Amino acid sequence: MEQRNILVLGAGGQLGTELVRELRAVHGPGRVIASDIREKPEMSEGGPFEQLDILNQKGLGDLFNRQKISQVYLLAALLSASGELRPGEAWDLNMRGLLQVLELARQHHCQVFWPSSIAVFGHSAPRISCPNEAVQEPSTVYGISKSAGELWCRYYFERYGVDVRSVRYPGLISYEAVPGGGTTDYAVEIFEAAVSGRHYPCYLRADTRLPMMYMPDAIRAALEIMAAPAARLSVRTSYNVAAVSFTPRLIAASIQRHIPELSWESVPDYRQKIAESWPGSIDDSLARHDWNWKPRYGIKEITDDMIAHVTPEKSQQMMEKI
Ligand code: AKB
Repeated sequence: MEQRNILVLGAGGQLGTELVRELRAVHGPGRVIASDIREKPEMSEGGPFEQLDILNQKGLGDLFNRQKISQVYLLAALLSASGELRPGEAWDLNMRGLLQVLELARQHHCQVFWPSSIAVFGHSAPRISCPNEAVQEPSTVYGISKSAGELWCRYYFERYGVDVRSVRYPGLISYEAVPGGGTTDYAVEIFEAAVSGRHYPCYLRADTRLPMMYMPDAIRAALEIMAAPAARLSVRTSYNVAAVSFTPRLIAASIQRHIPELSWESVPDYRQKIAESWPGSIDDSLARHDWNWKPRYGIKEITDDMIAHVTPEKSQQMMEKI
């Protein structure tokens, strides 16, 4: 039987970098095509790489025609903080990118993974243990695009049978690639500052609680929902997935168990308002019930692993990319 390939769009970002590595380890390097708007030499060394802007409709169509694709992971997006600085661009990339991929997935019979976010929720949703079906009144362009995107995913599933699967990620913490343009990025930056001995001015208030997740859990969530039997999935918009929930004060204290000299202060900026519009914790019981989702990393495990991997050199390289 002919082997079909897996395509990761937006592969050079925080999630894509590690997802591509994992997919290549599971399926073999030749079967996983990484694609990003920027050239990524480290990715082309490990397997096929295509430099492509997903808004280039013809280029994207040609890629689907050239490669036999069975699964697409669409990760290219502008996140919440950058989206507020460039609203038109965020809407265009996040929505037009998704619609183009859904349409190609329909034509080529591909399964799709598309990440949504806790940003779909706004002030009217419960702040604690926000349920899967809570009212969505997002206050950011990013949140609006994710909320509308969830409905488009369900529409393509119900109308055309496209097998689209989605989870609502909280803030993602990792050391391989820097997050870019999110409101939750402080939770990575504070580790880099701690390890390199720099003072960290945190742009959120010390008591701002947000849901967070460590990258290995985030990768596993994507792979597990994609592998789940279709009949088990009762949600075709997106599933809440939770792991931990903490404030800047709590993560700083956790880091200070390893690096007591960490010096930081709270200097809130426009991102404070975004964070305050999101739930502080989410209820993921539907994901647990439907496809056995269970996180493995708590705040202690995240801190221990980040401290073991973020070196001053790595931190410097990452800061230069920000
Ligand atoms: C962001 O902060 O924009 C993202 C997210 C929560 O989706 N990390």
